[in-house]
Amino acid sequence: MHSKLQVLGRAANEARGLAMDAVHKCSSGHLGLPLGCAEIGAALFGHLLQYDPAHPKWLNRDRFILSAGHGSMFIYSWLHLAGYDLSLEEVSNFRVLHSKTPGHPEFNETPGVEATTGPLGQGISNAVGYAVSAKMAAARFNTVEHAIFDQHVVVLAGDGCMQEGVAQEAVAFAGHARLDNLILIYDANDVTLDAMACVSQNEDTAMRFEALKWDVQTVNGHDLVAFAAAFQTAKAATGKPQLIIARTIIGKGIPEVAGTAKAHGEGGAKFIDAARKALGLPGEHFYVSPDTREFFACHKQHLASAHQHWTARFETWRTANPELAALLDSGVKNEVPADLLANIPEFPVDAKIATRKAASDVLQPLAAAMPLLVGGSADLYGSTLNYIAASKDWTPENYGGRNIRFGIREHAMAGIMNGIAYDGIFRPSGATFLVFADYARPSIRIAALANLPTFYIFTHDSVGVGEDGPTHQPVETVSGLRVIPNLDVIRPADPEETAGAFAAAMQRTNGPTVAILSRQAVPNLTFASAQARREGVARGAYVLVKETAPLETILLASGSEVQHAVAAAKELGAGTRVVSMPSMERFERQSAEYREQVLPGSVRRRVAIEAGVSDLWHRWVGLDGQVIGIDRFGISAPGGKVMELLGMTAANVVAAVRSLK
Ligand SMILES: Cc1ncc(C[n+]2csc(CCOP(=O)(O)OP(=O)(O)O)c2C)c(N)n1
Repeated sequence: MHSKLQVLGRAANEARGLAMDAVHKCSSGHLGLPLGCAEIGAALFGHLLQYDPAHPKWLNRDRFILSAGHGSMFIYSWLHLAGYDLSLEEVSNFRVLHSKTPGHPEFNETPGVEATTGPLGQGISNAVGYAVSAKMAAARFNTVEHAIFDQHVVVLAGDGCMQEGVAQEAVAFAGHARLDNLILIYDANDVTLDAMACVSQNEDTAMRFEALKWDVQTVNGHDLVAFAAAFQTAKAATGKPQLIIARTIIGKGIPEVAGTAKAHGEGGAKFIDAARKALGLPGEHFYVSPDTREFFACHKQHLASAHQHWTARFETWRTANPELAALLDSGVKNEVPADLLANIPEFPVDAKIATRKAASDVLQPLAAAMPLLVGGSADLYGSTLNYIAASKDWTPENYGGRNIRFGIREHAMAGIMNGIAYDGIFRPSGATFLVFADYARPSIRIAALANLPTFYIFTHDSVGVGEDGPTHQPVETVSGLRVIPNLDVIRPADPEETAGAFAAAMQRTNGPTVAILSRQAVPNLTFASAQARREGVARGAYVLVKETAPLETILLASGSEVQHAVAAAKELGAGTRVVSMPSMERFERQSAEYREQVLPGSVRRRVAIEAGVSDLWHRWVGLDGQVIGIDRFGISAPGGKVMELLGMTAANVVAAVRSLK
């Protein structure tokens, strides 16, 4: 143990050296955390974590998430030293174009990086999601004979993450859910970016977490032995999530700035020559000693044999449980049944129901066809109607349940969904009122950035909400979501389009989808076959009502306003076409030929109607067209009345068309 301690201490200083050299070379980045947490890194990657650098996706690995993503050189150094496929050259190309070492950690860019982090607090919620996924996986796949899942989720976070609201929501959820497979290491260094942390916080973190039903330990984060002991205690504990408050000195190793806010960023870089010398590092930059190399090569072998041991257990489990194994494989490969729509019965032609209700009906056969689809609601199941009826609540007594009660924690819900999606076994969905999507937006943005197949079910989609008034009536929210790159927003018009929307969302595995659903009933739009409407949604827009004379006018609409476009078309005459456009993003991905077929460029008499801000629709109606939207906040009154008052009528569509040249 003595020599191991010495080697790890030395590796910690060499990791400090790598961070100094990388930050110095690119003249940007954050030195404080990699230096302050160097011993923690050595203990984790050299002794405590269960992982296999040769197989970064090993199913039973401990997941490590660097929530304090600004300290990215911490994870790059340790992944490199541990023997992941991350060369010294990549480390030295920190923040350089096309390197595997981007400014902040990005999922899919670097082997061993489990989450895209940088926006503080997100990583904590992702770790909670990973822990949820691990509990679910254990409940659904472990058998009495074989525990194939028993991994831990470890997250490193600083004051910034701990101050963020999303983290508070997530840790409260974790305490309530008794996620004892979760270890949060708090890099307590008393410093944030601008100043000493005491200028913006004076809470007692230990008491806060104890109140949230966590176990708490406090250790010196530079004491390898003490830290390792605390970590082992945390790993062995049951019943509660585990917080280790690791007291550290930010920027340790550069005395000119250590312990101060100047150490947080690259401020210490100008002192690195003396600092490297004092740490016993040679003149050669990006230096790793033969001893450290040898230690980690040996450790890698040791980890590989633990992995092999597990693989033997896993293979026995596979043989004994072929159906479970096939299900797990399908999850890991993110497979989706090709004929999903065939599972969803058509709605009666005279159905007149809210799309949230249609969605509830659609969800049940989908959930049957996709056993790894799980869902949740932010305390609004009674309204969002997305409860998977064939299952029960996900609780500590039933971690196999498929319905997660997130509580009134929209932001953490979305962050936890990301964690589940990163883990890659289950397909997470989550619901709330559309108007509260903004509470979840930072995590939705990261889902889009990280190509996660998360699915958001947002109901009560317009001023049609009615009596709850303008606070609850979204007007800008749908368009606000549409401008997030790589996010599909689908606002179906009727029950069949809702079926199409859900199937399309499930079939999309390289990015997130939002379904935008109405509170109020809408008619079944039988002007096109159920199949045409379902498939039309997948293409983003389609001709719902075809003109019966030479085409003169195109009406575009989405969701509950499509009915008004249809009614207006009847009045306007045979040369009018109605295009239902539930998803602008999906339509944009169609071939130019298909787009021209639906919206011929030569037809410029166009009017669009949607109960929301008008801006984005101008793109589709062009300079000669008109948009009937709602460019103001709503009104407290019955929904039908508000819709009418704010112009959402067929008569307005007719008038707009007649006003065109
Ligand atoms: C949501 C969010 N707000 C602000 C920032 C900018 N920022 C990056 S690090 C930081 C301070 C973090 O302090 P701490 O976690 O204590 O990190 P340390 O100084 O210990 O490295 C801030 C404000 C951010 N990355 N994310």
